[in-house]
Amino acid sequence: MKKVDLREKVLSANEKIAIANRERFADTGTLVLNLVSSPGSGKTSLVEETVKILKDRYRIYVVTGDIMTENDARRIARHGVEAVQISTGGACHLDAKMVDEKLVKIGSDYDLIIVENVGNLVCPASFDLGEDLKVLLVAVGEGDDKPVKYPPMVRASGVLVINKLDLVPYTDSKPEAIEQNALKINPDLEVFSVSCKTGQGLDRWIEWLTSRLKTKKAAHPGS
Ligand SMILES: Nc1nc2c(ncn2[C@@H]2O[C@H](COP(=O)(O)OP(=O)(O)O)[C@@H](O)[C@H]2O)c(=O)[nH]1
Ligand SMILES: [Mg+2]
Ligand SMILES: [Zn+2]
Repeated sequence: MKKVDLREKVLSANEKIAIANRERFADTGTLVLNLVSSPGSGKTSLVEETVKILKDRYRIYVVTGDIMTENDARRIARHGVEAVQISTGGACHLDAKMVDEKLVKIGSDYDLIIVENVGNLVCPASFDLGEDLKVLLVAVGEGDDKPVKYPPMVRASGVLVINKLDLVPYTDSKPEAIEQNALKINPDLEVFSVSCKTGQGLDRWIEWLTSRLKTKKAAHPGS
């Protein structure tokens, strides 16, 4: 009699690759973040500020996704961190296979892999890449109701970073409103308020990230 693997049947092709990616990252104790936001909220800026502070202490690899251009990878590589661009050629999200193809060449023996997704609050929510966490960025001034307009993304995320705090005096935007709107949908979110321009709030973000890096590594002492 032929055995039918039900689990096999219900998993999409993307989910299978995401699971394989996640297992590989677990083996190497690599923390993987998937950064998602609207275009222009500051994903590349947050990656730049983060790698500037952590690059001497951790092995970091950055994968950036965009429909066109290699600009973001270039911006990150100038800080002396390895960065590779995935130009999706039109696709509005990254999928697990695209990430896998980039990592096959380099292996995953890094402490931290940051994936900057394509700027889009819709479909990246439903494409697992094998990451530990989705980090959702919302910037001051892009509409405090952004989280309630895109609930699946808020639910799929583990962290909310409210960026561009320096713009508060010039807009009617209220970071507390962004936070409350997001927590209504996902009360488990870890929330950080920062300005990638002035550096405000980045210390708390870095402290949290460092602690996550330690926890992940501790769970995989072999690597
Ligand atoms: N005023 C201000 N501008 C920012 C901040 N973070 C990013 N930006 C600017 O916002 C624009 C988009 O940022 P970018 O990092 O490219 O966003 P991405 O499209 O999400 O990767 C750029 O002009 C950045 O310089 C911030 O904290 N404050
Ligand atoms: Mg970018
Ligand atoms: Zn898409």
